[in-house]
Amino acid sequence: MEKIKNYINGKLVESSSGNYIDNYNPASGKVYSLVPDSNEDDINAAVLAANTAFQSWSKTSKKYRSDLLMRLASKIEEYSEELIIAESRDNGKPEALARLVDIPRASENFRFFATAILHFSSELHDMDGKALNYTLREPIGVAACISPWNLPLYLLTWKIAPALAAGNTVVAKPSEVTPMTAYILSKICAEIDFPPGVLNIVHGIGSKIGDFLTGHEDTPIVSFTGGTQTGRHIAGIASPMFKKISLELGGKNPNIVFADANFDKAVTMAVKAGFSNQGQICLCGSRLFIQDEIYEKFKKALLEKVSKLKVGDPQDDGMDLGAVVSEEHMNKVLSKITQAKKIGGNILTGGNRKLIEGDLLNGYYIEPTVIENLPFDCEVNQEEIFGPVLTLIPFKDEEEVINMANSTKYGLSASIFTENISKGHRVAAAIKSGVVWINTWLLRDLRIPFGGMKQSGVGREGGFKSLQFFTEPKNVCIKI
Ligand code: TXE
Repeated sequence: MEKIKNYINGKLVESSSGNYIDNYNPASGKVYSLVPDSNEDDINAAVLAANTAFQSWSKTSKKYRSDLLMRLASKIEEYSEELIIAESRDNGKPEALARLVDIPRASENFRFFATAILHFSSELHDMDGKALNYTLREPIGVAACISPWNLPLYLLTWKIAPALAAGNTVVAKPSEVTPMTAYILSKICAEIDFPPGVLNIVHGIGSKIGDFLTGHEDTPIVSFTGGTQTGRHIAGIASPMFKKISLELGGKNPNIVFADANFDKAVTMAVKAGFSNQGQICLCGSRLFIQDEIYEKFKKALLEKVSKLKVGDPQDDGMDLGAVVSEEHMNKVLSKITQAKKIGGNILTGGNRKLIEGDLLNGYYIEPTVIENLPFDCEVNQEEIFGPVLTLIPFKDEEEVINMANSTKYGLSASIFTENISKGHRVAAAIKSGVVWINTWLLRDLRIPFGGMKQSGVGREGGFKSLQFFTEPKNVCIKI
């Protein structure tokens, strides 16, 4: 069975304990590789290597770093088929989705920040000719980059690319549930002789080694994407140490369809927003608000499409949904469906684990599920489920839907479907979330400020915002 290795100081190494944890293939429910069960010593070794490498890496030219990151991007493209297969096997997502989204985005992240750093500039404040202030933007040190399991390589590279481009070094901790593509990335780095210590990847259980990384005195920056609870815990450790922190957390995003929307487009998008990646995207539109006048017609059209979604073997290109990430997560999602039923939720379609005869019988498949008749303020409609579960909520008018949309503790993203442009702007202005789409969902420009309000996070990443986060401004004032 393949043993994944840590990547520390340019070398692929075992964890210092020599212990491993099982890595499951969600499609079959079988263990297929082993993940290093790292400990404090491994984190310390990685931080030491990164801190040492920072002395030289932070002084390299932008062009040098840019060229190296471009090389990494090209290598990801060269190894894309291996990465696609690995991402699907590790996470349960259809290979077709990894081919379309995850792996191209991983190389794109490197290309994007490799070029962005060449155009990054800072401010100058002129005091009417009496003095000049100019602001330097300096790399900070070792960035702790912690990423989740839903978009493993995509989100890992979204953090490490800007951190490295800006001149920091990195200790990354990928999710222990989906470590494989990070491991392949580390093998690629070793192959191209990436400078030792600049990027380090330590695998292991978040709750066991996370605190050593986020609380380490030599990791002044912490960038985290994952659950809100974990984000709160990390903030509790890093904030009193005055670290720079960026938290991209959960969402319970409203998808609002007005009666004047382009009907067919809105139905298609509602299905995509609800079920892409088995509903395991922080931006998924998991609460679908439909205006009264079109509620029944919309529901019928939606159910027709959902009933045609195919769930099964992620390697089969005909599948729309694969498996959810783990048995634990599957049980969590199913328990939310049970809870919905208990409080009077009407399951319109799905609602069960899906068993696939043959080799995949023990895989973690869930039928795409649509539920109605739940109060907008019940727990199921307030807490992130993070699975293929969509709830339908009718609404009367703008005022009512804005109140319901804003009622959760989250504020990550929202979609609004209307052909009335003024209404679109009005509702977008009233929605409390970091990202609002009008007549679309998940249309991403990597330059935009990306992040959440309320308990969906702290800070914004994307484009120059990422480069600002990963640098420290220093103002110099010259008296003329
Ligand atoms: O995430 P965790 P989990 C949500 C989703 C899911 C819930 C829990 O609702 O059901 O979170 O998922 C690392 N210090 N999202 O438990 O624990 C961990 O190893 C430092 C939404 O899998 O937040 C992994 O690398 N790191 C989300 C990463 O944190 C720690 C995507 C994320 O795992 C740590 C994923 C600690 N103390 C889950 N404990 C989104 N919105 O994108 C764990 N980790």
